[in-house]
Amino acid sequence: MKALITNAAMALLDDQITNAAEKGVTDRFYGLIPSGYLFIENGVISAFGPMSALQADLANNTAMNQIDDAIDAAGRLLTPALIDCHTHVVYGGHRALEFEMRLKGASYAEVAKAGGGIVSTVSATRSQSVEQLVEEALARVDALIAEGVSLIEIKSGYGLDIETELRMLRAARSIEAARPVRVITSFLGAHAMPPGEDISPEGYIEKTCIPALRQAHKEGLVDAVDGFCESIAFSAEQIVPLFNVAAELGLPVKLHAEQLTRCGGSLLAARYKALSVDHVEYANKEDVIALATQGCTAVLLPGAFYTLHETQKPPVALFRDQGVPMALATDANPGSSPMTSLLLAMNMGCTLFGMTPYEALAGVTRNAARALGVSDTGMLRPGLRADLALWDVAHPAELAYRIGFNPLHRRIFGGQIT
Ligand code: DI6
Ligand code: FE
Repeated sequence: MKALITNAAMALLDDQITNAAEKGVTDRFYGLIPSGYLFIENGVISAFGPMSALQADLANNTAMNQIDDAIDAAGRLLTPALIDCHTHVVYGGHRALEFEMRLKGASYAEVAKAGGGIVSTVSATRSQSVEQLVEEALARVDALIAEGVSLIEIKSGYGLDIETELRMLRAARSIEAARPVRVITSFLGAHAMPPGEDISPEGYIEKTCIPALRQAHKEGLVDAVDGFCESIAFSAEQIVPLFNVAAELGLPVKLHAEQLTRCGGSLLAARYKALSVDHVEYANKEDVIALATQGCTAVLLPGAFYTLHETQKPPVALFRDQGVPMALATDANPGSSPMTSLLLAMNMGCTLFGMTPYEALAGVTRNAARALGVSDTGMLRPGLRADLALWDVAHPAELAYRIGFNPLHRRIFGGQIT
């Protein structure tokens, strides 16, 4: 299958492009080609350039002359498809009543201590079959796809027993068969303590989490290992044995760290060369330097910051200065971020955290891929998957600028228009 997209305003998001001038790139951040073409062969981007070079390129590249599909973008913006690199979209039930509690003044930590919070989602999730979990998750996945998302990370962590953690991961995996989207799974057994069990956090990690991880890994259900390092969850020391097993299994790690307090999660994650540390509102300079040194990506989650009425912002200027790549994600979950709009996360990343519209777009494309350890998507570059989004806007800054507006015209997934 060969497809040619013409007359597109293209944002390459490729920070390593070498022949920018020759390719007609006018803005080095977005990698903007005001009017360009892109050629897709067998689901992969095989060439691109300015429209002014199309005739010459057609003459030089015989492959480009037998085209099955021609798309005239008519000036629309073409970007890499979006990537939501931090979600908990597989879960049972909802937490609208807790939303009311918090509006009356209860804090997230107070709700958790009162037996609400994560634990209430655990009961609802344990009662559901794989099929029910998939069905409820698909409504959320569809909302993401409708905004041009082609790759979604999905975490376990609402089972807190071996059987349910595995069921959540099976549900996450089966989403790929149900929709034109790719899924990366993270094992988040260390999300909270299981309710009603007389066991220490260390005992839970040893007796439940690690066996669940080993079993899930054996079944091919795990792409990465995550944990919730927080005053109301697990300490950095308690996460260590889990990360050691991840290393033994050859699985990359990532961590919810420094969301509500500074707990040492960033330093731990850096020590294990984590793909990402997520939330990081309370990360300080020492943390940021450690992340920079180890090449970890910071995943910012403004939906949770907004929902929890937080005031401590992540250290965006420090990340920028130290060269820590920033990604943005929805954190779609029933408690702290009931949000399934990555475009809204982009807007919030700018308005609430002070990111630039360019950083927001790089945060849901190139840097989101990096946060997942995925190298075949997230930019427009020959050799990468043709996962693309075509938008009814003229300039990429419009994607972060608008609120509650979805300008997606078409999504292309592995070269297929969906
Ligand atoms: N951090 C979060 O914001 C979510 N999990 C986590 O580790 C909250 C999940 C929930 O409240 O259900
Ligand atoms: Fe999360």
